[in-house]
Amino acid sequence: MTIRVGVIGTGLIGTDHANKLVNVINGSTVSAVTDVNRARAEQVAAELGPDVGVFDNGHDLIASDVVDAVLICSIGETHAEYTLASIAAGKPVMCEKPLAPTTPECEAILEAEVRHGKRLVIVGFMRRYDPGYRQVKATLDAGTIGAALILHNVHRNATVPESFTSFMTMTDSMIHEIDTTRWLLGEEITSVQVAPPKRTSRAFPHLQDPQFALFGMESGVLSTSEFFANCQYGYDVRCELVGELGTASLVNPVVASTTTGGQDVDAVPPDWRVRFGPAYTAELQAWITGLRRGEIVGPSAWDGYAATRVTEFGVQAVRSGERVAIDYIEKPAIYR
Ligand code: NAD
Ligand code: ISE
Repeated sequence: MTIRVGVIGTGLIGTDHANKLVNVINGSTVSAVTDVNRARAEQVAAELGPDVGVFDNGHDLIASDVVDAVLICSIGETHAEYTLASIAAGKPVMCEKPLAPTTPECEAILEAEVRHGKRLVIVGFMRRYDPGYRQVKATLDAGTIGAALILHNVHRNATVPESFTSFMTMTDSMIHEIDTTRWLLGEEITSVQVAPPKRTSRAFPHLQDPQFALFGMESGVLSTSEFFANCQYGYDVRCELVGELGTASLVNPVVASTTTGGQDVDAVPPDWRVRFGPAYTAELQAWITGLRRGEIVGPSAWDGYAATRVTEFGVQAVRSGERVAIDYIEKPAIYR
């Protein structure tokens, strides 16, 4: 059985995912695309193949008989509307991060999925599929480094557009560390504090860059998180988990290495598409393989809700500089 996916939003990541679903992933095709920028959707459809329909809007695409599953890659503000419509149509849906920018929207999605009676939604937290992060988690779970004490995260982008704000540090970028921290440690984040370091001269005046956050966990483990939006030199994601008996760390994948003039020089990936390319592929393949078996495989709507909840308190912490405590609604049974 081939899963026919409808893609909402044919920008950067929508185009990448659609290409993979057609050319790389086993068991899927793209039957429909839509974007408010219709010319862009038409161009992407033409590149994907002759049988890809271009729809006027996301709701028509979700309702269409040619769509078995929905992939939402439009801007975050549209995610709740399209995720709720997919649940109402009874169709599986993968929503890029964030599940939604606000917790009331995420709670509406949880309620709709609970009313539906079984899971339909997964969220695009692709780092859970990165081989390095998986190895760190396997090492912790095997007990090799003993109990976790501290998690250190670093997330650097070469540059960001001028529209990037100090709050997007939390809602757009650190949301990845928030998810990996919850997933690696297997517990919720219960507090956040933000301490802005000295600013780089290479950022726009409105942007606090870099940014530094401290997340407290239920068990007392602390997780540090540096986000540097304009580090200049490339895309760099690091993680070190400190345990009672040792540490487990990501080793950056070497994209290319040059030896000359008495030096070994390793290339740094330019952006997230290169660094996490294999993780995006693994994430999509796991989703499609699950759907072909009648299963929903991937981070849940609860994971999406919890991450957004932390970013909301994170934005408060950016404003106040104070340590902010985080609470959650009760986790519904289908997510336990
Ligand atoms: P983008 O700006 O390149 O693409 C977004 C697209 O959505 C645009 O083409 C825009 O025209 C379209 N759009 C806007 N409103 C729409 C609507 N109502 N209906 C249909 N289309 C609409 O942005 P992007 O970088 O591709 O990001 C898209 C989403 O993916 C964001 O939520 C972003 O956070 C997420 N993202 C995730 C990762 C990751 O690592 N998992 C990486 C990049 C982006
Ligand atoms: C972008 O939206 C992503 O999700 C990337 O993974 C992240 O590295 C980047 O900072 C975000 O802007």
